[in-house]
Amino acid sequence: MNRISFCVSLAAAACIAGTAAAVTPPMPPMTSGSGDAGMKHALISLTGTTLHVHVSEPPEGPASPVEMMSGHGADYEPARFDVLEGKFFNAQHGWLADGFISLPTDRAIWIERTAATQPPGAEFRVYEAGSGMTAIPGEGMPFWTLDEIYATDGDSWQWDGVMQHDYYTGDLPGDYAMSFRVYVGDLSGAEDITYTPATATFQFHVVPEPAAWALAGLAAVGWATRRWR
Ligand SMILES: [Cu+2]
Repeated sequence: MNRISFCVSLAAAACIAGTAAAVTPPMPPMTSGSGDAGMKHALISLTGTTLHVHVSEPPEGPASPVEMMSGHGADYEPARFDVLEGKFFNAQHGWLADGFISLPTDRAIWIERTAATQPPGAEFRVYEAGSGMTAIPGEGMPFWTLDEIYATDGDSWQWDGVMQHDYYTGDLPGDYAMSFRVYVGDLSGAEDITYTPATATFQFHVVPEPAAWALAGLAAVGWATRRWR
């Protein structure tokens, strides 16, 4: 998506600041807004019939909360990555098997959103991605759907056991968190209560972009002044 319509309503300086050539979206480890790069894994293991999830912290991975990077002024290709443009986003969190997990063929691990918090008025969304392990058939950025998942509490997603990083997006500065229940179910998602589920919470933070926002604000004031005089 380009930004022509946005630029028309702003002064030239802001337009130049907001224009960018189309680029490939950053891979999940490189989506830190603070520079604290790397993958932050939620390690899933099964002991007997009990699931465990361990969200890695330093030195295993970046500290919580992770900082969302800015997609403002970005032009990402392929086009399905447009959902990141003009938003803040982060994909450092990833679901990863901690050791070998063995389940009957009619059982699967499901991840269900149980709660989410975000700044007042903000939109907090998740888009399905995957892993960068192109040596595995069906893995790698070309296969990431960017479909919205975990849209509301109770929405669940079937995990295939391969490392899974998704893009979490926000649109306002502040704190974001999403909580999940990881459970064993049948292939339609109905829970098998002979297994004990586990929980995990992913935390994010967004800081505004002072320079860019100030520039856009000044340009908008100038435009409004000219129009209404
Ligand atoms: Cu990973």
